[in-house]
Amino acid sequence: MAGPIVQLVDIPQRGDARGALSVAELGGVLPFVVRRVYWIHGTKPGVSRGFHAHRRLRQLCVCVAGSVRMSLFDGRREESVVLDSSAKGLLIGPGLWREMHDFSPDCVLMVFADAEYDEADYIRDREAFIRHAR
Ligand code: T46
Repeated sequence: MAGPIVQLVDIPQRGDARGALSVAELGGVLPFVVRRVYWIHGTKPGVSRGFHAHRRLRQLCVCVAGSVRMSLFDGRREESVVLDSSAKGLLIGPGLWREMHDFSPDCVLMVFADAEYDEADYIRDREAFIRHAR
């Protein structure tokens, strides 16, 4: 039986009386060396993003403010999860079609990636992705 598509990890919380502090480090919650970080914010109401897969890229997504629903599809099965806590990270490996829906107005989605931006790594056509996945 295939394993879960949604892979959530617990991000260590090191906050104290002063407030919150969350840690993502290699050997801890990060299973790869980070070569790029980007964050998605200010998403307009009703807008969805993503609609692509990656051939090789691995990423860890952390919703550090607000909430967003992430939908992952491996070519056969689809699973979705609401990210609404900086204490949870979503690991997304290669070969998964991802869509992002229901952004809250204050959503800040931080993404740690194991490679620099490379448009050639994207599969942006869903039918081409399904052929690739199979
Ligand atoms: C992903 C999901 C979760 C860059 O120039 N450098 C970058 O590092 C990124 C991520 C994007 N771009 C450019 C490419 C496009 O012209 O920024 C524009 C928007 O990118 P895109 O439409 O791919 O963004 P999303 O929100 O659909 O997807 C992003 C990431 O691209 C993708 O890797 O997994 O977030």
